[in-house]
Amino acid sequence: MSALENAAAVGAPLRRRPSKGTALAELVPDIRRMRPRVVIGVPGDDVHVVANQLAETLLSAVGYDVTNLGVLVPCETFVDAARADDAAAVLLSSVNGHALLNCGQLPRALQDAGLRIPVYLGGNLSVGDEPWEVVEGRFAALGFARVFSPTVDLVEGVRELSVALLASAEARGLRRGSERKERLAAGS
Ligand code: B12
Repeated sequence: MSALENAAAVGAPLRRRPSKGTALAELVPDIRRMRPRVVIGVPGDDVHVVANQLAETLLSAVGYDVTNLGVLVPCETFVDAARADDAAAVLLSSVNGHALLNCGQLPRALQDAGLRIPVYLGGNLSVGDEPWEVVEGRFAALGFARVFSPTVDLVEGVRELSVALLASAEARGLRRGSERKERLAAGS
């Protein structure tokens, strides 16, 4: 169980059930209480560090426990860190256009390592002017939980992934709670 699921399973219910449009500021109390661990970094041959540093600052400020692997990070390093941290999510910034080469295999690598950890990806994800739907479809097919177009900034991206993480943590916590009740009722 990840730290986020654990918090939802054993802690109080969320102060506010997140919905699609919930603002990041409204999510902050629950994020701070659960303190989910996230692994972030810039994969492969990419040296663009600015968005990565901003992401660390923002995620830490709203309450995440952040492991920042920096730039030029190989896929295996993300897998190792996600396992070591029992991470709730991996968040990638890919800016030089080589995302497919640099991290396209990461969701699969995590899965092969037995880790069910969502991977979120933003930045400039391709070169040339491919329609966004084509780029998005490519990464969705590779198992990314969500890819953000270059027009989506970090605040919006962190807001969206926070809504998803809090909602799934609560759903799993509630499900585990009802399964436990059923087991108790059945006397096992
Ligand atoms: C600074 C810079 C460099 C510096 C990087 C220094 C460093 N260590 O960071 C240097 C000179 C080294 C460099 C090199 C290259 N660069 Co450069 N670089 C830039 C530049 C001018 C600024 C990037 C930046 O820091 N922006 C500030 C940050 C805050 O913005 P951002 O990175 O765009 O991130 C925002 C969003 O993308 C988004 N975002 C980013 N990550 C994530 C993650 C998530 C989860 C979410 C939700 C959102 C998100 O939110 C951020 C804030 O709004 C841009 C052009 C530009 N004006 O944007 C080109 C640019 C990124 N570079 C580019 C290229 C092509 C290169 C090179 C390949 C050039 C070359 N031929 O050598 C090399 C690649 C080197 C490598 N191995 O990676 C292209 C990328 C093209 C593409 N993919 O569409 C750009 C866009 C320039 C261009 N117009 O062609 N670059």
